[in-house]
Amino acid sequence: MSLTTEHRTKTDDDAVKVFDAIIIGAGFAGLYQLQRLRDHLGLKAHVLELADDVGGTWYWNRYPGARCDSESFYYSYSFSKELQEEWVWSERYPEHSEIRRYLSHVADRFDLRRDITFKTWVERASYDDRTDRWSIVTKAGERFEAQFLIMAVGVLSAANIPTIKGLETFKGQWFHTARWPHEPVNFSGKRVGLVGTGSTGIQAAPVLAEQAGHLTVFQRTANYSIPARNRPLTQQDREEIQANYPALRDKARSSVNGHPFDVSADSALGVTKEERLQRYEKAWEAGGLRFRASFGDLLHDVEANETASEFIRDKIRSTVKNPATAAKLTPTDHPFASKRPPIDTNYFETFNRENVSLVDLKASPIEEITPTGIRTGDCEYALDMIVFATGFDAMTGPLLKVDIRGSGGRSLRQDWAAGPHTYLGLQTAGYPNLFTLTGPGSPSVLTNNPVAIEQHVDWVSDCIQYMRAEGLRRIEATEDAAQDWVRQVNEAAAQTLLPMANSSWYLGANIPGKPRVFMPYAGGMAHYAKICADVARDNYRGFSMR
Ligand code: N01
Repeated sequence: MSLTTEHRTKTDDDAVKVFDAIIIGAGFAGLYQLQRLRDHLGLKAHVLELADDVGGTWYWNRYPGARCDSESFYYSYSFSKELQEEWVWSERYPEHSEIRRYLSHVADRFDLRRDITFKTWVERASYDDRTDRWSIVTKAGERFEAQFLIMAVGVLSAANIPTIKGLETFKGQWFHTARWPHEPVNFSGKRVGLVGTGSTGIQAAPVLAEQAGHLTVFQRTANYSIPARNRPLTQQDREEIQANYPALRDKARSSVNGHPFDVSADSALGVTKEERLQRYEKAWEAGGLRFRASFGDLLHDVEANETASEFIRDKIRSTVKNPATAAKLTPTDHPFASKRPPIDTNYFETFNRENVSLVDLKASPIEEITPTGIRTGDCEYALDMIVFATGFDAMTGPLLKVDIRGSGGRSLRQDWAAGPHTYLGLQTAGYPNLFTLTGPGSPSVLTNNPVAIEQHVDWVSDCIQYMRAEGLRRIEATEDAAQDWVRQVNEAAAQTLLPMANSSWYLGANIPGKPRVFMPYAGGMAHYAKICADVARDNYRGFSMR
């Protein structure tokens, strides 16, 4: 595996660099946070970023087929009308490179790069109770100090590279999709193994199949997937989007998932079978995540969900020509959308190609990687290249990569050993002046992320502005408020089918040894934003400030 970005290894300057706020991460969240604090509040704010450019998760995820599965015109910032008007999206779902161009444009347009230090890996951050300030130390030994530390490290940014016996002996090339090289990778004529069939593997498989000599897909859990129906945006689309932008943005903000479309209020069981099928068919043809919105109870009622799950299973069986392959590809062990649903372009069709085969790891797990391929319980598959689309140590992973020490030297790694517990996903008791953007306990990954990001950045910025106006130095979530919030997060999840997927990364179940805790807040984006606004209006109820 090759990494394009090496972090700096030499100390450039031994002096402590002092700021009002340090932000870690230069993706969607970090860039907007910098713009708000610097340009609106006049703070001395600075971003530290591992990569050598902006982009966050989109800097790293350059694998074949990588594109967003929210639609471009609303997977974008809403904070600047001018930015919204000038940027022209080319496709319904933007490719990774287009999102990077967009974020690069944002960085230039708002002159953000001058306050970002790239190629910098933050190793440790510790809070000093005497000064009410954070000390931050990088791998290169650079030292920073700030009153506020804002973690904009992303939720799906810590790559899960599985520890499989023998990987180091493999003589071919191997890659993880979330650490993709910047140089083109040539798959032509090669025997390629793809491990993982989540959103990433499902996007990558059809593109790899077109290039590879032979593609072997190693599947552990069969997945539901909806056609994306990607297409170029026309001039007419763009004019309609621009004319409707204010309403679109309002709708996204007042929705359950941050998407600008309605979730039907109807029950899937309250209509005739014919009407139900017609609706699913229409949503299938339209493509994308709004299939999930066909009925209001798909995520709440097992029987209602089963109608959607069975509709998709029928689609798989009618698409995949080989019945044995179709059976392996048909998910039966979890309800549709209890894991994050992928959307695809010709995923199931790919298994009709002569040069593609499927290996069912449930029937015969991977035993080891050999110098020449992957060996499962029943056979060895000869491979020239392996692509791991094995996902992420989601939500907590990126936060805990930094050794964070709070009040009295307490360790976040230890405090979260049994799972994260935050107040509103924004703060953790014992860690004053530390904010986690889209952190565990917030709607975050259950939403169209830019909506969740803007809500968090605005809330944090308003909070800091309030503290400055009131002459306050320290804000900390109380233990009681955090405990009560964890209870609410669990209750919200229990009202859905989301905890039913055994291998879901929402639960941390994809990472061996990770505590099994449902991490995001499933009570809905709009409801959550209202709670946050009420907390602020109520003099920051649940936080102690001084
Ligand atoms: O990761 P995943 P992902 N041996 O965890 C398998 C977002 N995203 O990168 O299900 C063998 O979903 C694992 O099997 P199982 C989106 O939110 C967004 O695909 O654990 N297999 C699974 O099949 C998404 O949900 C876009 O049994 C192993 C796969 O690897 C999230 O990122 C695009 C294994 C991992 O699936 C994560 O998606 C792509 C092992 N040791 C992703 N370990 C957008 O367009 C894991 N697996 C915005």
